[in-house]
Amino acid sequence: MSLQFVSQTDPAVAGAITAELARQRSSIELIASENFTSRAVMEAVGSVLTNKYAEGYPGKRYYGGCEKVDAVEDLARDRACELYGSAFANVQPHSGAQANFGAYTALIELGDTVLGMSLDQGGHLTHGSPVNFSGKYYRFAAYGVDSVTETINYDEVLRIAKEVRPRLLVAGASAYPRAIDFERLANIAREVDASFMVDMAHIAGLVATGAHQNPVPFADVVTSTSHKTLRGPRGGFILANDEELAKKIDKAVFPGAQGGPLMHAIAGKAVAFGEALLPEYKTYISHVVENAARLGQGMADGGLRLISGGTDNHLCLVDLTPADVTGKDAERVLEEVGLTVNKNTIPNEPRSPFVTSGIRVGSAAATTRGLNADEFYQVGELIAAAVFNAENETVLKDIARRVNAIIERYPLYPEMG
Ligand code: DSN
Repeated sequence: MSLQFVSQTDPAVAGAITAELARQRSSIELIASENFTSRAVMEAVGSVLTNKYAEGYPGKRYYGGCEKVDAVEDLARDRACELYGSAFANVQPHSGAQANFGAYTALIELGDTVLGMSLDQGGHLTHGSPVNFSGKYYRFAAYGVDSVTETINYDEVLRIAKEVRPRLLVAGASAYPRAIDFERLANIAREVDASFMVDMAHIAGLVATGAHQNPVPFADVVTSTSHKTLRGPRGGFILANDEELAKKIDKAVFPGAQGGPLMHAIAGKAVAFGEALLPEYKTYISHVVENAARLGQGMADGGLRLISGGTDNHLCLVDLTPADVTGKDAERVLEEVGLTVNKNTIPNEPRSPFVTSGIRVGSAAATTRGLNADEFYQVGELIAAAVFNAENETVLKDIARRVNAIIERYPLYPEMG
């Protein structure tokens, strides 16, 4: 990788970056929240925009010299609105957690009751976990998945909502392989007189292309990250349709929670939104969805159990109980053979979140790399073979060789040298 300047001034950092590129190249990336951005996104993020302070919003900044970055932020906001059909966008949140912080601040008061999906059933840390600001600042109640279908039981969500009377209903998940019916959840929120927020971070790319129902027409506020299926730079953004609410969101993000926006990251978001508006991106997402299904089929045919029996989106949640191995051990064994996944709790998890009985696997990054549906099926079979043979070095070596044969067909960032 050509690190012309940092390799001379700071070999320690340059060495770590080069080693990370080698790591990304030498394994099949299956972490469901990761992806490989385009070089265009990287160029924008690595640009001179990192030098600029621009507290405020386009046309209303606290610093001079903001005309050029105003144009960048306007591009990002306009493209986000076009992509998702929303009236307003705030592209300044540094992350998905910051986006959720901004949304909660705009929608509710400290101490209000909120209903969200619990982390151990597929939700997210910022949807009420007691170790997160969300669980500390608000009174969160939780819904999960049905113990039989392992999918959201909307009647049960309504029952809990009637019982706890939340001011806000939160939808969205980090480890939920099925489509979410946002319209139905919006109706539940309306029935109990709650606001409705959707965190679409994982499925943002699917929503952008129509591969998943768009929450924007149904939710008061939609939050997201830009770096998962959407394939942009690391960061967050918030969408809304109501002008007064949009003003509150802007205030909640700056000056409410953040100082200077990361204009280089906002430029990267603008580039990524632009890419996602292209027909090629729609084709990419259709492959992501097809590949996740084939990956799941390969694992199921190899003897593993898919939570909820399959997937509608970019990820599978896998119950490792048939292989009698923990998520922690599976993550380590799979890394040894060149398959990067993360351990994950499964519904009604008997083990601690540091050990778990499951893994989460996604197709977004490896689809960007170029793997096709048949190769995803093979990867699924290899995952199953590895976890069923976690103690068998001979089998693991053979799996590593087969993983490597797939990797070699798809050089990652070949122009980086
Ligand atoms: N850490 C992200 C994920 O892996 O889903 C969520 O923030």
